[in-house]
Amino acid sequence: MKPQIIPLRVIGDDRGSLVAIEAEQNIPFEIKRVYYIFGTKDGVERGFHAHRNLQQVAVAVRGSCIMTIDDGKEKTEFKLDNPANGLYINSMVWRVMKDFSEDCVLLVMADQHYAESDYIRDYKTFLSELSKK
Ligand code: T46
Repeated sequence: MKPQIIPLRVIGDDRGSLVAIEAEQNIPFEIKRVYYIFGTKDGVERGFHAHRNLQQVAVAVRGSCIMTIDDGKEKTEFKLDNPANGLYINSMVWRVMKDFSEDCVLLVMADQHYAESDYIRDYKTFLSELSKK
C-alpha cells in the first residue's frame, strides 16, 4: 500500500467528537507502539530518514504540520491538519516533517517496537537499498 490518507470515522454528537482507532480495522496493521511529537519549536524540520520495515499511521490530533514522503522517484506533500485523517506511511520511503504549528500534537502508530537498526538516516544509503529491492 502506498502512502495515503486514511479517513477515520468521526462519531459526533452534541457533546463533541470521538474517533476510535482499531488495529487491523481502520488501521491496516497490528499496533505495537504509539508515540507522539509535540512542543516542536518554530522552524524545526524532523524526520530525514526511511524505515527498512516499519509501517506507521500518523494523525495530527491537534494543530498541523506538513509531511513530505519521498519514494525515491517522487515527493508527495501531505498536510496533516485534521484529527479525522490518518496518513499511512509504508516502509522504504524517506520522510521529512516541517511547518509544525505551535499547538501540533502528531500521534503516530507503528507496527514494530522501536529499533534504531530499522532506520536509514543517510539519503544515499536509502536510494542504494531501494535500488536493490
Ligand atoms: C518517524 C517520524 C514520523 C525512541 O527512543 N523511541 C521511539 O519510539 C521513537 C519514535 C524515537 N525514539 C528516540 C530516537 C531519538 O533519539 O527519540 C529520539 C528522536 O527520534 P527521531 O529523531 O527519530 O524523531 P523524528 O521526529 O525525526 O522521527 C520520528 C520517528 O523516529 C520516525 O520513526 O517516522 O517520527
